[in-house]
Amino acid sequence: MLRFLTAGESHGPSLTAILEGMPAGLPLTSDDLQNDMRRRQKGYGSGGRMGIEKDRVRITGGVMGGHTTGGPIALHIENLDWGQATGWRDKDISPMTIPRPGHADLTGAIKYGYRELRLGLERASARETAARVAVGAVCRHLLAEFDIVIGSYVVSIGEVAAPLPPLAGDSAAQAFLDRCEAAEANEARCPDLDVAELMRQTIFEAMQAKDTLGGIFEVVALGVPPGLGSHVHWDRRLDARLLWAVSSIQAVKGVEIGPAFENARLRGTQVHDEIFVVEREGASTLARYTNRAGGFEGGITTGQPILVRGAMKPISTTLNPLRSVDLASGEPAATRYERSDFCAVPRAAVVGEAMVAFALTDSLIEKLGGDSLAEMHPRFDALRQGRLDELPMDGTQWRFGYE
Ligand code: EPS
Repeated sequence: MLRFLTAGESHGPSLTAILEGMPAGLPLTSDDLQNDMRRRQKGYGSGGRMGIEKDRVRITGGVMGGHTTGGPIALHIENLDWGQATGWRDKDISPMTIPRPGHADLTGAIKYGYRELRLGLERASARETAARVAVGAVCRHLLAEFDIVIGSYVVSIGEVAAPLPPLAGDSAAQAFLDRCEAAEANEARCPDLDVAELMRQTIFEAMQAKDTLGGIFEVVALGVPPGLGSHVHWDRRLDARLLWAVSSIQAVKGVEIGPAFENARLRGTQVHDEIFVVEREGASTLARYTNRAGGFEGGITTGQPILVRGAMKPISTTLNPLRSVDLASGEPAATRYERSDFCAVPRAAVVGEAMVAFALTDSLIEKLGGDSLAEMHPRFDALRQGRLDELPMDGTQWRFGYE
């Protein structure tokens, strides 16, 4: 239903994104997008580039008079590095012929037959995530119309992990919001302030050692109604779509829904979220007191917080060289350093939010029909919430068969 494209090179004049399939009638101005753009630029472990860029989005299509029209939304972000005095505009380039292990340098050159590696790295660069965050910010704005909120925090950097106990039940949403708010206030984006300081130190030590670090971030979506996604076909499973969306972020190599890898070590009775009936607002309602499923059963949202974790490998550009081959001479050669980040996990968490926002918006539009916001609202209000009286279970005998 919803799709987006981005275009642009890391050191070219600008990035462009086109988001197609957003309903009409959503109030939107470019100011609404700047907060996420600013958040993506903040985080300890960045290289020099973030001191140059001041990402701002200009909307150049699909929004008129402060509201979406239903047409494709065009988003434009300048790369300030291009135009600055020492910038990239018409710069003479020494050819780059030694591929950095871990990057798209070698695979891109093999695939496209480049005569030098920069042609691949310019597009493979995570600079592109600025455009994704702009797209995600538009999606977040639509989700907010339905009180769906997305946040994130860093769970671990290298060997330093925050002890974050599982949250579930009625108080979980507020506790997640508190976590996200605490994370927002420090440069490691970790909700545990003592661990955040340790993360800062470990990033500093990696930088001193001319090395890089990866880590794990968690994205949380709150207020998502039950019933998004479907079990009926592989590509309609929303958990699978979220896994795809988050694993598409540069350097993210693993994604899990809830504590999936930990669950794999436990027994079934320890893992599954048991179901209870409680009286809520005068109605018998189904409730869970744990959320080890991370918000999904059978590819369908349960109505519990959605939890998606992304594991990011250490940045592949390291100040200490790695062994490689000079493709021009065929001789062994050490990699040469290109300005880069040392640890991008705090910033990747914000990109993770954007990808989750996109996948959830897509699914919400699919569920509600998406020509205009005015059409979506009453349909959203009519969604089943998991009350007993919404389920037509009459307990009558029937015969299994097709005729
Ligand atoms: C990146 C390398 C660095 C990062 C860049 C991603 O850029 P440069 O080579 O210009 O120093 O700063 O990320 C961004 C520019 C950004 O906006 O996040 C890479 O190789 O992926």
